[in-house]
Amino acid sequence: MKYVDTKKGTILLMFRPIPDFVQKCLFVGLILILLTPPATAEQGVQDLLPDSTVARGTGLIAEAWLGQPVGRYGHGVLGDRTEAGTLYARLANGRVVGHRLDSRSVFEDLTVRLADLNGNGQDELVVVQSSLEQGSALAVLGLRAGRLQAIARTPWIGTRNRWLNPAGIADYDGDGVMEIALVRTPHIGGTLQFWQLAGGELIARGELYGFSNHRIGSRIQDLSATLDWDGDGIADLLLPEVGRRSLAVVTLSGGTTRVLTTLPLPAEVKGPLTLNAGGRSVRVPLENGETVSIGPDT
Ligand SMILES: [Ca+2]
Ligand SMILES: [Ca+2]
Ligand SMILES: [Ca+2]
Repeated sequence: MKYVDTKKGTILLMFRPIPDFVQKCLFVGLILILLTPPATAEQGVQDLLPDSTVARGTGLIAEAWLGQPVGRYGHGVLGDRTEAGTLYARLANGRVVGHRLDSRSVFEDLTVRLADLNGNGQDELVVVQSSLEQGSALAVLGLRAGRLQAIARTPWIGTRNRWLNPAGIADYDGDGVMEIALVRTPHIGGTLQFWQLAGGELIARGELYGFSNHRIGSRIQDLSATLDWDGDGIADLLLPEVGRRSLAVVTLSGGTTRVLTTLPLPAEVKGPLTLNAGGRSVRVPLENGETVSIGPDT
């Protein structure tokens, strides 16, 4: 048996009966452990879904993101067939919490949206959840007793591989409570819907057919913008009509969904749409490489 001459001999001598190769592996492993910095209370973004975006908040939830990439759905409308199995949030105190789905659904989305939907001063988390059998729904999660919990969900669309894309979150009818706007099935003739969180449920507030805020296969989901187009003090929604060769301005003011105006475009909307400084106009990148600026005063 070989004698190991080392100043760390107390460790290696413990393994003298073990073959040389295993000894070396254990020694390298020990060095790696010693070189690894200790875990800190402040954890960063971990396990991020490829090509997804981290949302940032200013309340108890500092950051939120989608993670745990999974291949169990295979729909692929967001550019690949990898979706998220877990939603994570990093709290203001640095602690990371997660909400993991079971094998029957995925988060089919590229970002989490943070907004205070019930007016309690803390953000809820809004995300697209898709059932492997029944297609998508809009899900709202919240921080309850220090844990991320599912609060409410719209009904599933009802058919596998049918998706929806959120379009905006604002008080679109002027009642003082936020609504979530989304387009149901934006690839096959989409319906704009407004949903409000009330009494722990998502309640439908209005809908209108004829919109498309996503091109199948694209990673760009922001094909809409929220601004007060008609200056009545209530937020309006600008989004593409079916075919994405025109934009419509939609209002829910007074509780009735209606189109204020439509605007033809020289090419298909590519996105992402962004508000210009001052919030009175919107930058609209088009598929032909042009970018147009659109607003009530332009
Ligand atoms: Ca809230
Ligand atoms: Ca409202
Ligand atoms: Ca308005």
